Formats: sequence, C-alpha cells, structure tokens
Amino acid sequence: MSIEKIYKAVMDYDEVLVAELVTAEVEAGTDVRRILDDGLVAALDVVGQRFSEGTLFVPEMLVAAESVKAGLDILRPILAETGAKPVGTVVLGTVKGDLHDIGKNLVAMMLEGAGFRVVDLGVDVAAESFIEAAQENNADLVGLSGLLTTAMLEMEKAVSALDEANRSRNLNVRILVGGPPVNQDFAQRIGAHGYGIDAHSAVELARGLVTA
Ligand code: B1M
Repeated sequence: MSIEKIYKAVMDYDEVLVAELVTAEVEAGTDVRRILDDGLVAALDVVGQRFSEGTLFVPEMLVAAESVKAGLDILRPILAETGAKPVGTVVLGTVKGDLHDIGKNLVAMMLEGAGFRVVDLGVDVAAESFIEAAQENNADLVGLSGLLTTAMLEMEKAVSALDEANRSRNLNVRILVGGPPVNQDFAQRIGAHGYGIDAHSAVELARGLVTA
C-alpha cells in the first residue's frame, strides 16, 4: 500500500512527498529493493512508456526523474553501507552524448555497498576521460552506462579506446557495460568483459571480474 503511494508521488512529480514516504518506509523496515523496484523505478518505466506514446513530454520526464532522485538520496547511505576494505576500484560513467544518470547512480551505490571504491565521472563522458581516470586511480574495472540507442556507438568507441590503452598505455582494466539498449551479444561483439542487465548483476559481474 505505502509502496504504491511512493509510485503515485513520483507520477505526481512530488519530490518532497517522495522523500517523506521513502523515509517512512525505510524506518518501517521495508525491503529497500522493493522501495526501489516497485516504487521508484516502476514509476519511471511508466513515464518512459507515456513519453513513447506521446502523452507525456521531456519536462515531465525531467521532474519525474528529480522525484526519483529525491528517493534515491534517502536510500544512498543504506545501499552504500560497508565497513570493509575496498575489493577493487571501478571508474564509472555514462558515455558521451548521453545525459541519463539514474541507473548509473544506482549501479554506483550498489557497487559501493558491495565494498568497491567507485570513481563516478558523471554523464557525457568521453573515451579519453575514462582512460585518464582509470590510470589516475589504478582502476580494476571501467563501467560504461548508456540509455540512448546512439550511446551504443559511443560505448563501442570507448571499449576500443580502453582496449588499445590496455595494450599500449600500461592500463589493465576490464570493461563492464549496461543500459537498456545493450545486451550480452552486443557486449561480446564490442569486446567488453561483461554486461549487467541491472545494478545487482553489475555487482555480481564486478566481483567475478576482479577475482578472475
Ligand atoms: Co530520456 N529517454 N531522453 N530522459 N528517459 C529514455 C531512455 C527513452 C527510452 C524514453 C522513451 O522514448 N521511451 C528514450 C531513449 C530512446 C532510445 O534512444 N532508444 C529517451 C529519450 C529519447 C530522451 C531524449 C532524447 C528526449 C528528448 O530530448 N527529446 C533526451 C536525451 C538527453 C541526452 O541524454 N542527451 C532525454 C532526456 C531525459 C531526461 C533528462 C528528461 C531524463 C533523465 C534524467 C536523469 O537521468 N538524470 C530522462 C528519463 C528519466 C528517461 C526514462 C523515462 C527513465 C530512465 C531511467 O532513469 N530509468 C527513460 C525511459 C525508461 O527507461 N523507461 C528515458 C530508471 C533506471 C534505474 O533504469 O537507467 O535502465 P536504467 O538503469 C538500470 C539498468 O539499465 C542497469 O542497471 C540500472 C538499475 O537496475 N544499468 C547498468 C544501467 N547502467 C548500467 C551500467 C552497468 C550495468 C548495469 O555496468 C556499467
């Protein structure tokens, strides 16, 4: 019932109410994953469908995203809770030309929660910036996120540049990709080492890649 209220508050673009309701659910001990999946992300999926149908437009999509972010801000410390020594360093970002960051932020929070150090480069990140950050931070993994179909081309370019840097610039990173337009076949074809369908599988993959 209360999770439905969170869903409805996102659909009403009421970020203050979203934050209040998420706080109340956390205090009541509700599973954080349910709050995320059935409340926050479920609402954004419907927003996306309505955008595709032409019944909702960019400004509404933006305020819905802001409402979801207000909820994520409450969940961030819980998802990122860890006392352990870092299990590895991940440089993460949304590829060039793409400004979507909610899924990438979620991946960052879950990786931190699993004990990784995350260097988040934000959105619209060029291939060279991934390489420089990976070098500076002695990263184990680079994670590329993208939501636009056009991001696929940028991902391919970034993987190819990182691969080249692995060979010629003393870099030793494995590459993880994710986001709705990509899949396992695409990841394999462009030479990425892993594809995460969601934030949870991104963490599992990252764990596997640092111990491989
Ligand atoms: Co945009 N948008 N948007 N948008 N937007 C989509 C992606 C779209 C599918 C909507 C639609 O048409 N139905 C469509 C893309 C179509 C396409 O190319 N195939 C679209 C479009 C067209 C656009 C614009 C071009 C609209 C315009 O201006 N005309 C524009 C592009 C701007 C740009 O990037 N250059 C645009 C803008 C925006 C807003 C700014 C308004 C806003 C983004 C706000 C923000 O992110 N700060 C927005 C939003 C909110 C969406 C939808 C509604 C929601 C995206 C989202 O946050 N989902 C989206 C439709 C939809 O997805 N239903 C849509 C929730 C998030 C938790 O899921 O990001 O998939 P997701 O992340 C998941 C997994 O994919 C995975 O784990 C996450 C958690 O489980 N994952 C990884 C993600 N990255 C990963 C990396 C990994 C592993 C897993 O390893 C590294």
